[in-house]
Amino acid sequence: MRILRKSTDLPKRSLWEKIRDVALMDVAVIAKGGVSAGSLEKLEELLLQADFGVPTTMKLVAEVERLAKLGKVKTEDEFLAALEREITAALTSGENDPRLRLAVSGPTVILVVGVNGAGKTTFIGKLATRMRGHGKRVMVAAGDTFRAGAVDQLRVWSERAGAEFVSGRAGADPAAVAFDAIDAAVASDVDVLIVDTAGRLHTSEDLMTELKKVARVITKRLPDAPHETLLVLDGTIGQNAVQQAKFFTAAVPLTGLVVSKLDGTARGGVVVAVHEAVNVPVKFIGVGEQKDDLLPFDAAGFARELLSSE
Ligand SMILES: Nc1nc2c(ncn2[C@@H]2O[C@H](COP(=O)(O)OP(=O)(O)OP(=O)(O)O)[C@@H](O)[C@H]2O)c(=O)[nH]1
Ligand SMILES: [Mg+2]
Repeated sequence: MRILRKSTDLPKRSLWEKIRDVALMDVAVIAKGGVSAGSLEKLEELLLQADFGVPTTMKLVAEVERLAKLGKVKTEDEFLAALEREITAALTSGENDPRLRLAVSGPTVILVVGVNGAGKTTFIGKLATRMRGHGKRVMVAAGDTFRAGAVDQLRVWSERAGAEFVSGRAGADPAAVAFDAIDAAVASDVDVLIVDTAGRLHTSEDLMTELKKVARVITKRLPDAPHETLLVLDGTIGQNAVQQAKFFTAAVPLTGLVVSKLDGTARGGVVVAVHEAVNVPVKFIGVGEQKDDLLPFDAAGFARELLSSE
């Protein structure tokens, strides 16, 4: 499966083709051990357009320049390989284990956070489907008691996935819902409990306070939990995703990132930018609205797809 599918049927050039066409291509200059300043500037421009963000772009460009000066990127193939390698290196630096941390005993509790519309509920539906497919018994809890319709949306997803479902009343305290959900998960002896949360509250301070409380109450009920706190980011919003990642890191300790909606964009560089900004592993990417449109994250494969995507 292509990670980043075509957003339209119009023929477009991949990121690598664009780089090759406009940035590289004083191969003669490179062969002499130099990259023209103009080429580096164009490479920088294209990486910024692909949402790598300023710090990551600067790092990649500097690395390409360094390798060129050492005579290690004399050909197009070497150039492509160097870029792919450097992107993979960025994604595998620091905290980078894409696997979910599971409870030693009792239910694994996964708390899912993110702003409204990021794709939290959809991700939970897909993750529940995936874990059911691995033979796990899964329960989902509707901790979003703020938005009308949120509970029903999660209920539909849980039915689709074959997961158990618990919810509180509209307007109930989400922390209480999470607390009760752990009781239910223990009583039903499920393997995994996934807790949905609201993305929008009156103010961002309200949101932060609520998330802190939910996380605190979960830990109180089950000392090791939450085993995972996953932040879902919309992959189409560019550098705002970096700001969101920083905001949520300040509210709750994140253990993983999920980047959704990467099916409709050629700007997957944001995945590298958010990882670099908060040093949290990317664990999954969302590539569509259906239950199977979730991919466990693979840094090298992603780097390759990113350069070949249109
Ligand atoms: N194309 C595409 N659409 C997605 C993906 N993930 C989610 N969506 C869509 O994005 C929209 C918002 O998704 P939700 O899962 O409801 O987002 P949420 O974070 O739960 O939003 P709130 O409950 O309002 O906080 C829905 O229309 C989803 O179908 C994805 O990977 N690809
Ligand atoms: Mg939701």
